[in-house]
Amino acid sequence: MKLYHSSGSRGLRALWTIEEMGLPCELVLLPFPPRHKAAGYLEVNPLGTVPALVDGDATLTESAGIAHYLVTRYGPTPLAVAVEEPDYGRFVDFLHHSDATLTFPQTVYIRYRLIERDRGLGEAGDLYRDWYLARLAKVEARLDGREFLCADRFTAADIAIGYALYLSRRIGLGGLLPPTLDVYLDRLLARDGFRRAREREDAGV
Ligand SMILES: N[C@@H](CCC(=O)N[C@@H](CS)C(=O)NCC(=O)O)C(=O)O
Repeated sequence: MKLYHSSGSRGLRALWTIEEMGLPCELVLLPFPPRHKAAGYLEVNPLGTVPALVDGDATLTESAGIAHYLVTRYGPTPLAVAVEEPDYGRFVDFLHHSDATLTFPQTVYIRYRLIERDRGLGEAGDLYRDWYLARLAKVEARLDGREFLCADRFTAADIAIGYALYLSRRIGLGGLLPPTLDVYLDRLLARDGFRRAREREDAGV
């Protein structure tokens, strides 16, 4: 398996899952944004986005999808919630929620408030930041009185949602997270699997 990733990007969902499971995987760290700085990568992923996981004939370019793929393809593992378990639907829902609802609006904020400031669209970025913060309500409600999102254990749904919250801290929104989510995120980031993933990002191997 080969994982194409840029440090700090959504590829961390994949790398974290790989480390939690102890799967062998070659890490290819790309400069950001690879679309402009690693032209050859377009042959792997025509979008030029990270991550991309190449596993035999399969190429996946959706970070939460990669986490889902790994825990089901290379299980059995407690990181997956099985179809027969009562929380299966919730598991799939939170995996998708992590990127479609929680990461996407943060990227609009990053682009228009933090990076492309000259375009004068900072206000749009701020609106998407507020939109993001309001949509944390679902995860916050679910974690009321619980340590993890699904099946009373740490799963790939926590990895996927955890990355979205981790991103908030990286872009200076950590102070706006509700206390329940702050504590939850600390719990996730204290895991050995996360620490190993971050060490691999730093080492580049
Ligand atoms: N929905 C995709 C989004 C992938 C994506 O947009 N990744 C960002 C980094 S977090 C990227 O590569 N941006 C650079 C670009 O758009 O050229 C996923 O979850 O993996």
